[in-house]
Parts: sequence; structure tokens; C-alpha cells
Amino acid sequence: MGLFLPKNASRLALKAARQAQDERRGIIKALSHGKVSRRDLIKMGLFTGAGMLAPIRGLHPLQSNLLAQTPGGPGIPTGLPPSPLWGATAFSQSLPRFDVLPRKTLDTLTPAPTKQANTTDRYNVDPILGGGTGPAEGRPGGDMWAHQMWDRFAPQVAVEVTQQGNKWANTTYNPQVSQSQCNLMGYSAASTMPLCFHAKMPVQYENSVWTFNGTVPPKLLIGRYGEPILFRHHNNLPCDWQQNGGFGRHTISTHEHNGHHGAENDGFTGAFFFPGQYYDYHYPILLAGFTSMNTGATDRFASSPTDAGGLMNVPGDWHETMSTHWFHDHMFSFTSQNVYKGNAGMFNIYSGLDRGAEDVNDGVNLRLPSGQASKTGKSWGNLDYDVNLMLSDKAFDAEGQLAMDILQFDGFIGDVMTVNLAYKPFMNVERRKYRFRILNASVSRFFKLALANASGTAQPIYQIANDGNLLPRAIKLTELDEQGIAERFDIVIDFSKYTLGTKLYFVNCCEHQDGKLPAKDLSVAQALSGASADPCVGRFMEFRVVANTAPGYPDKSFVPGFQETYPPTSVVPMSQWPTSPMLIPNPDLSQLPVVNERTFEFNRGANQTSLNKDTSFTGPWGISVNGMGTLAANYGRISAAPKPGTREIWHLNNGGGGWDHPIHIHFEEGQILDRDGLYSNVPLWERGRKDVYRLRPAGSLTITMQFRDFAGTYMEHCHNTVHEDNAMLVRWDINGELQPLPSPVPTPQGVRLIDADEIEPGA
Ligand SMILES: [Cu+2]
Repeated sequence: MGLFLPKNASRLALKAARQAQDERRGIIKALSHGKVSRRDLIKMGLFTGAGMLAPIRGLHPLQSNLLAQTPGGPGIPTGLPPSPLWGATAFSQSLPRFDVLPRKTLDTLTPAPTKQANTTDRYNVDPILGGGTGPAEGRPGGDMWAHQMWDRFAPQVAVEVTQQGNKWANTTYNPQVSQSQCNLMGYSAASTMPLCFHAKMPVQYENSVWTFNGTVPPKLLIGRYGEPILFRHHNNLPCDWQQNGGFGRHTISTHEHNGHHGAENDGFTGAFFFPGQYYDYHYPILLAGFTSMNTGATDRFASSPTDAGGLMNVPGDWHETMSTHWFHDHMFSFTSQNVYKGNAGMFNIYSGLDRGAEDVNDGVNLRLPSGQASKTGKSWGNLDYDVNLMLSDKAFDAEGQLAMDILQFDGFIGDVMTVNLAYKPFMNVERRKYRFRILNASVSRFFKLALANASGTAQPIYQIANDGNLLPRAIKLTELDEQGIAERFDIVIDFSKYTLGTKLYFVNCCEHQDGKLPAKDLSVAQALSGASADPCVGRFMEFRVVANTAPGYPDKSFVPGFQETYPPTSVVPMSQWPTSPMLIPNPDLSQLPVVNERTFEFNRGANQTSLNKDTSFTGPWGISVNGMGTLAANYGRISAAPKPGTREIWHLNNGGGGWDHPIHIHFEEGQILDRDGLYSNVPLWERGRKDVYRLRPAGSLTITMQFRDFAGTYMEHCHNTVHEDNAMLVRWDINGELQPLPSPVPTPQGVRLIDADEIEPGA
């Protein structure tokens, strides 16, 4: 599933595609159930040694014999049967806003959270998982995986979630917007939301989707600086790994992307936990540099909103303030399946600068579109005009159930466009400014967004953030850049310029032919023409300008730091930056010596040097470090170990021109020093801080980062999660000790810690 046939595909091509799908289904099932391993498939001749599907007729939908049968080829490769839509039409359902997770007091958690993993409370392990007893918490035990700075940053807020199959209806949906916005969007308080992608599409079977709390819409976590959250994640997925609807793994590890916290809370790919267990993640929500800069918390710009409408100062560098995060599964070699299946949510972080109350005028608050404390009584975190949008392409089988082809090692592409897990929704808006936090939550698809009016003319967009970070300045655009998987673009749209009754559209201009890379970026006119064979190109969301602002509540928000002109082509020292107005200027690293440079090259055709079946996986994708061989992932291998408190320069190179890779480096925000050797190649919207770096085909970039405050075992990987799983991922440690950190090997009965089995030269 997942590729798409041209609209004029012949019946013969469709039949061949269905046949191929049937033949593949058996293999997919066997692989996803763990009955056969990738190594077995290689032995059986179904895979080549490089992990590619062997060219067996009918098995692979991209085989040339099928291509040849496709009328209109060779444009878009033939795929599998198109997803049925059951009569669902575009723009016929209202956008579901995210479901906000309740914030509770710590005493609601039983058992109480602990600094070291709770391995004293035991539970009875299901016989399917080997029986006996296991620790209640799946976090590795002992001091090394204890929460760092637990006593200093004791949790103040508890959030409890459960990963599970479809619970059939969400009876507790709470978008935390004003009643006026519920009315505008057509939500009724009494309504329950069944788990389907459109009312006309079938309700999903219990194990077709695995979402947070077993419901839709996707979940939104709300937090603020200086108020640590304890995020208790229960795993209530089926004990039997075969009960997965064809894809998805029942073990999970949750990554808060891109949290500045200890590695024990980072969702390390090998620190997964089993059905019946929970994992306590400690999100202290701290400004990077808090151990060395502004330690006395005297700078008002380094602050957090108080409930009373004031500011609470926090330690650290305010230039490191972050806003839009997301959280998702990071299970070793199963991330793509689990994220696609529903293990993805978003996390809005509030600060004095970005407090989510546009009418608080205190000289610190940037007053971005959000909502008004004077109307809602909420002095921070208003969501009325601050909208999370999670974009993802999906595919469905003949029964209308979510489907995925896990054998597409180049990447998996769906043919149905969804926003917040809803098929092509519309959104009613007021005539005022809105902020949209746009997340690309796809498996392998890049997007390129434009805003167009009904006649197809591109309309202005103001980009204010890239990844978790507000940019130094807002940028006026009519089209966003390609948005790689896991990148977040925050934008502002000013709907006050349009008359009541106006309709506007988000248009995707990025065409894919496979999961390796975008095939081409179309013009808005081309994307709207319907000529593309990619069903996810074109309009995917409709805005309806239906209301003026309410009497007494005019738009009080701003887009500070707006800049239309392109900046100089060399790095400008911060002292020469204009003083006002700005969003968030970059942290100044110029006074920090660079202690090390490393080169990571992202390649196809990887070797696996480890014999450890628990911690390693096979290619075809891999990473070459400092010119050494290209290796497939082994999370027991340490590929880099920066010294705590230092700054480094990392070179990220794409080893080929036939693919793109959005590279995610955990934990630290980086600044791009050059693209393909030149700072002038770095577009304005990439001149802030980043956590995902698109390499572009045959492209390279140089970034700089510092490593501070916390230690442990982190990762760097491609966020095309199919590439990541197969096996483009390296582990790197921040470790001041001489002894390498051990690797966890979880079992239902407890986590073993084993010695790291490889250390790359120069790590
Ligand atoms: Cu990749």
C-alpha cells in the first residue's frame, strides 16, 4: 500500500498491483509478527544482502514489468490499489483541534514517581511475553538511568497517557478553546468522536491504530518553562505482537522532540518498554545553559508566565527559548510503523516571550496570535487563535483500515492527505491573525505549502518559527520551503485582509514519486491544475472566513521582527544585528572555542559490524562517521562522545543525489554555518536554531552546537523514519567519564545493561 497509480491506470495495471499486494501481504505479516527476520528473508532470497527487495516478479510494485503495463508511464511509478475514500469529499468536515491532555497534580499518580526507575513494584507478565514477573516501570533501573537533577527540578505537573488501540469513542475531548471557538468550529460539548478519518470512512478496528489514550484527535501537551512535568506513559498495547493489524510493534519508547533534558527522558531507541508497563519521563523544561549562564535567574527575558499574569524568572539563556515540540515513538527499527499508526502528539511550550496571551503587554511578551487573557481568564496558553496542525499522508486497505507497506525501504508514501488525522478538513476562521504550528508527521513525505485564494493566487504567509524555535525575524512568504519529516514551521496568516465569505486553501506543491525524496516542487498553478499523479498534491485544507472578531475583542496580536528583505550573505555578529524589533536572536557562540569537528555522511549500502542481535539491525541505509565505513545502526555502538560543556562543528553530508534526508540531532539546537559551503545558501528561515536539517540531494551542511547541562546516550538519525529504521541511526553520548555508558536491553521481566560493544575511532 502507499504508492499510487496514475488516475488513468488501466484495469490490467490495477489487477497486477492487487496481485502484487496479495503476495506481499504474507511476507509483511510474517515480518511484522516476528515470525521471520530480515536476515531470514535475505537467506530466502527475498532480500538482497543490502536489504533491498529482490527482483521477484509480482512482489515489488515498482518492478519494470508492472511499470511497462502502466498507460501514461513512465511518469509516476505504478503502485498498489488506490485507497478507497468511501464517498468522503474534500473540505466536508471541520478541522478537529488537538485534544489537550489534562494537567494533574502529582498525587494523582499511583505509584508515586521515583528518581530511579520503579523496579520494586512488580507485575505479572502475560505468558505470551514469557510469564513470571517484571518491573512496573520499564525504565532501566539503577543510578545511570535515574532522573538527572530530580531533586532540583521536582515535577510539579502530572500528565498520564496510555498507548492503546481504538477505544471507539473519545468522550472526554477537550480542545481548550473558548466556547465561541467551539461554536465557530461546530464542536458540541456532548459529541463523542469515533476513531475514523472522515465520518463517511469506516471506523478503525481496535488494532488498526494505536493512539495516545486510544482516541482522536491527536493529543496536545501544554507546558511552561520552570514547571517540570512528569509524563507517565502506560503501554496498554496487545501482549501478543501478532495483534497489530499488519504493522506496528507493541514495544515503545517516547521521544520528546527536541527536549533539553537527561537522556533517560529522551526516548532512547533501546530504552523501550512492554505492554503492562509504564515509563516515567521527567520533562524539567529548562533553558539551555541553565548550569552556566544567567544562573541567578536575573534576566526577565529568561522567564515563564505565571497564572496571575506576571513573570517568573528562570535560569539559562533566553536565546534558547523553545516553543513548538512534538513527541513520538522511537522504538528501535519500528519507529516508522508506530508513528504512522498513531504514536505522535504535539507539545506547546510557553515562556515569558511566547506566553500565549496576546493582550499581556509587559515588555517581554512578543504578543503572537493566541487569545486574550481579558476574555478567557487564562494569562498564558490560549489556543483560540494558535492552532496545531499535524500533516500526514495515509493509506487505507479495501476495508478502509489504515494500511502500511513495511517493505518499502526507500520510504513509505501514502495517497490520502490528512490534517490532525482528518481527511482534508475545512476550518472556519475570524477576520484576524492566526498562528499555525505546522508539523510534518509523515513517514517519508516532504511537503511544500502555499496559501492560495479561490482563483489560485498565492497569498502572504509570515513564517515566525522553524522547528521548536522562534526565528530571529519573521519572514513574509507566499510559499514555504520544502518541509522535511519532523520539521515544524510556525506561520501567521492575517485573515483580516479578506472579506466575509472568502475561501482560502493550503496547497501542497511537493510531488513525490517514491519515498526517497521529493520528485519536484510544482508551482501553485501546476499543483492546482490536477495534472499531478500524486494524490497528495493540491488543495488539502480550506479556510472559510466566516466571522468578524467579537465586539470588544479586536485582534491584539503582533508579528514582531517582520522583515521582507534578504539579509547579508555572511554571518553577521550579533553586536551588529538591528536592535528591534526581533523575535528571538540566535545564541552567541562566537566566544566559545570549537574543540572538535566531526563529519557524518548519510549513505545507501551499509555494513553491519555488530553480531549483537538485540542492539543492531541491517541496512540498506547507514551513516559513515569521519570517513570510516558506512555502518548500519547498532545502538550499542558509540559513534561520537562530545565532552560536556564544549562546542563542536558537525558536517552533515548526503552521500548521494538520488535521495534526501532530514537529519535530526537530539538534545541540542544547532545553528547552520553553511549549505554546500556557503552561508549565502542558507535561506532566511534556516538562520535561526534547528533540530532537523534537510541535506537535499547530494547536499551538505555545516552546523555548530554546544553540549551542556545533561549527560547520557542520545541519537542522530534520518527522520525519514523508514531510513531511520533500516538503519540510518547513530548513537552519541555526552559523557564526562572514562567508562563508556552501557546499553539497555529491555525484556518484559526487566532491563539488562550490557557493555557498549563498539566505539568508533575518534568518538
Ligand atoms: Cu533518510
